[in-house]
Amino acid sequence: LRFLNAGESHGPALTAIIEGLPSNLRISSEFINRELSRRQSGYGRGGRMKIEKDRVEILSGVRFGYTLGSPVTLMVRNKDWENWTDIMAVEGQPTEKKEITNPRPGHADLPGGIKYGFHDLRNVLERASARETTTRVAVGAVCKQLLEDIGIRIGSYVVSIGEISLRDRIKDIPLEERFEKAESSEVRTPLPELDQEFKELIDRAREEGESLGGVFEVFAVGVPVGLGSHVHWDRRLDGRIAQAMMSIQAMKGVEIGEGFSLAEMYGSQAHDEIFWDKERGFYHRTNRAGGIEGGITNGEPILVRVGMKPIPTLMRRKSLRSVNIKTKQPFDAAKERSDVTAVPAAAVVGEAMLAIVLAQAVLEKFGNDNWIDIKRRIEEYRAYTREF
Ligand code: EPS
Repeated sequence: LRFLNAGESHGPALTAIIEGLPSNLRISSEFINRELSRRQSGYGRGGRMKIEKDRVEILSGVRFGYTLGSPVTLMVRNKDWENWTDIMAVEGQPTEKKEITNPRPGHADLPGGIKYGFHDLRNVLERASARETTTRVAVGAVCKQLLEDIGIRIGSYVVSIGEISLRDRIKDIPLEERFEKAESSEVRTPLPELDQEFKELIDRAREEGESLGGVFEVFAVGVPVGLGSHVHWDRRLDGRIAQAMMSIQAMKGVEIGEGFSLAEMYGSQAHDEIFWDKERGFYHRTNRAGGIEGGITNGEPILVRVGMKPIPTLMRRKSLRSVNIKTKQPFDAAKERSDVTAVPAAAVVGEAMLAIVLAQAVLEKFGNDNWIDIKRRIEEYRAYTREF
């Protein structure tokens, strides 16, 4: 299973082609659209989200609601495109005065411009933009439908935004309950009763022209033992998940399970002891490993924690020093339209990335032609792991 996506932030549309999906898998556009709108929500988004109402169009690979085993093409149109037809035209000449020559600190603008030889930095930012995550979420929604059909459920929630962290306060809430509660929170935290505190923080940041980062967690439950492998570095599932998360725009840190805090423990405190009973087979009572040992799933929930830096686009009143690429004169990097924070949206993108990696790992292990056969094999395998 692999996918490619394409599209510029202010171009006509975003597209993705998924290759390697088995046949006979039920796909619903409504499910995909629900995921797309989850990504668009969250307090702290800017003006662009008022313009877009992301809806998927499935252009190939699905007939009467089921996959054909052929490539699936997904498309989401950019509503904002109609305001950019001149600036983003495929042919003709650019208007000189519309060139972007002020690189933002923390953004792909400058290294991307140097690397690709552009003196109009729009050529970089159009593709570097997190608008691209729209199709990742659409692809992830297809993968989620595959996973849900075999009892693997994925969820996420925000743990902190800026200086406010709920990490210690949510410890005793079970994973799936954290997720359920986050679904009704405007900032996607498991404690919606504290939304007001976060909203005030975000409002303050907006007034000051600031932006805010944060931390979210993504989990998967119902995962069978044995996805990923210890036998080669690029088949280790923890490594693949970390890469997938880190590839999301603005992510700067990834931990699996207890992550960095394991580094401070003795071995006897860190590892999850092994138990067995007739019903469940082997199991653990703790999950500090985050569901992965030796690069292989161990049957416990997969838990990933991801740290996002503040968005590099700052608004008028707060700016960072930078240098114009043409005049070489210093200027203050600031803009008018951006998000104050997108941590709640990033959590939804994290779910999609985890879904994609897990769907890949499932199909690697169980084959990828006909979903009906694959499902049967998975059921047999689950029985085998219980009896092992
Ligand atoms: C983004 C800048 C903003 C965000 C955008 C990501 O867009 P604009 O430049 O059009 O105001 O709203 O996010 C999305 C459009 C989205 O769908 O998430 C950036 O520069 O990364």
